[in-house]
Amino acid sequence: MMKIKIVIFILLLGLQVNAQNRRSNPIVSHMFTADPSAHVWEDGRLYVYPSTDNAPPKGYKTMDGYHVFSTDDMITWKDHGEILHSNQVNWGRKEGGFMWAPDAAYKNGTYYYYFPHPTGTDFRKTWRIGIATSNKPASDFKVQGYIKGLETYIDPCVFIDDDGQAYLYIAGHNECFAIKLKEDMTEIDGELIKQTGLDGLREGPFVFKRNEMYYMIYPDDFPKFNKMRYAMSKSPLGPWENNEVFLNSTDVITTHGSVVEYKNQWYLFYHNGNLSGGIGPNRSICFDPIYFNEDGTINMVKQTLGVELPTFHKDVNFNEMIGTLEAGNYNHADLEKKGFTSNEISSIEIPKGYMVEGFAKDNFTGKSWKFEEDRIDLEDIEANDIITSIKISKYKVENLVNNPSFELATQGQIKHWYNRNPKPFSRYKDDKGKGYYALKYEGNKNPRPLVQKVALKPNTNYEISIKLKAALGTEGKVIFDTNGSFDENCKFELDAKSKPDEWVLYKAEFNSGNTTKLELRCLVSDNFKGVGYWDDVVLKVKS
Ligand code: FUB
Repeated sequence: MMKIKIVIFILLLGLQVNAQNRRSNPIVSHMFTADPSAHVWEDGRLYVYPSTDNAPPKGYKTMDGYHVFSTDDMITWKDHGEILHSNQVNWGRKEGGFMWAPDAAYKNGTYYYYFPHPTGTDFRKTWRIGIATSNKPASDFKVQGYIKGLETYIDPCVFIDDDGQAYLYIAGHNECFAIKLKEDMTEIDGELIKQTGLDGLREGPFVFKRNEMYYMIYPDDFPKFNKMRYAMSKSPLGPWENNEVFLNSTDVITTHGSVVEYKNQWYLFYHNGNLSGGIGPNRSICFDPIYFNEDGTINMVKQTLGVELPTFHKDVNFNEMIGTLEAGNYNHADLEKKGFTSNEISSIEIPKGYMVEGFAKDNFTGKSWKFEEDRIDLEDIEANDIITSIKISKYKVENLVNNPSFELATQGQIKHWYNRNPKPFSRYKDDKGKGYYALKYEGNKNPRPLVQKVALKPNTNYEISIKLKAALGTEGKVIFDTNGSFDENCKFELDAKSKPDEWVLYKAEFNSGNTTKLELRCLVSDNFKGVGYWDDVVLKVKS
């Protein structure tokens, strides 16, 4: 008897996913994704069905082409590719786009995919809830039409109760309705029932059940940035009680998510704007564990971001995590002991305060690359599957600027540096700069500046510096300033003719006074014609 108990205990341990030893947020970094709906299906994998955001951002109207992601360990994620596009929706608006927050359900061997999409140009008046089906969870979906009898609602959620009854939840105009679905999962059964007791509901309902209690989570309409609330009920149709915020605003306007239990741990999936630097329609999906109290209430979710230690992946898209390494020197044999097979590193995530040096040969010899805080796709710098020995050091963080050397790009954008049309700016490989990349602008007009917002402490002395360069033959000025006219000291202008093709370092000191938000801006003068570059932005408290 005793033996049986021990075996069961060990098996359970094996099934548990260690919430700490997991993929960092955001979980998808090769494209922008939002509105994640997570489900565990019969094959034992966890599948996430999000919507897709486009870069450069053109608002929510261009959202299109749903992907599916799955995992069996919360570390290694697989992108199953695009499963549906608006051009496959024969009843959809001719302009396409508007493929908003979806959900998926499984019944009797069929996977049902529910997606909001308008039939007409005037999307506000023509929303429908589309249905596609497949006998696989992540491919071969065929559009079957839309659910008749429901109009102008978005954000479907389908919840199947233990007795097999399916309920559809939809939202719109700050209201949420529920309705039973017939056995075929494609037709409604009865009348829409308004869901009550949902304080400040905006959209995005998601329903799940735990210990005989039903939970609805939903974004509230807190002005500016939405927060996620949950409510509880003894019935899947409400009334709902106990609304509480359990996820604070992320760094984008919307919030939207789902809750799922996987291998004995409950998780909230949601989105933030970390990958794009906070651009509203360029969101990225994340997850964090959630914890319930004895009375069933949910504790505030701790939003985690990035990694604590340098983290190495087999895949250029920051998937297939190999492991993390602390500060130290690791030759080939040391790496093998840590479970790193030879030459298999394809991407690295480095938290602030760490410096990673990778060498092409063993014992810290051969070609080498130095990286500071950020996510580095090694294919971009032709170092994929080459790194054989590694040195990692720790240093004190002082620079307040994110992506200060423009090393990282996401879908053609420079991470953490943005404007509504970032296209004229690009990342430029500059082996002479401190990093591998610099910011580049090529053109003959003054585009909107590329900016990063930084928080300042009031009445504090700061130092700021940047390197500017203008290509030979360029006319006009390459400029870096702060809030436009915050402090003339911090306005740096390189006259292109003065030092062609040379990096010029600019430095200044200033006192923040009452200013607590500083906008760092890269721009050029009105008469500009040619190529300008920016690199190594440093903003720190004056020592
Ligand atoms: O992603 C498009 C829309 O934004 C969703 O349908 C809403 O829930 C909000 O996240």
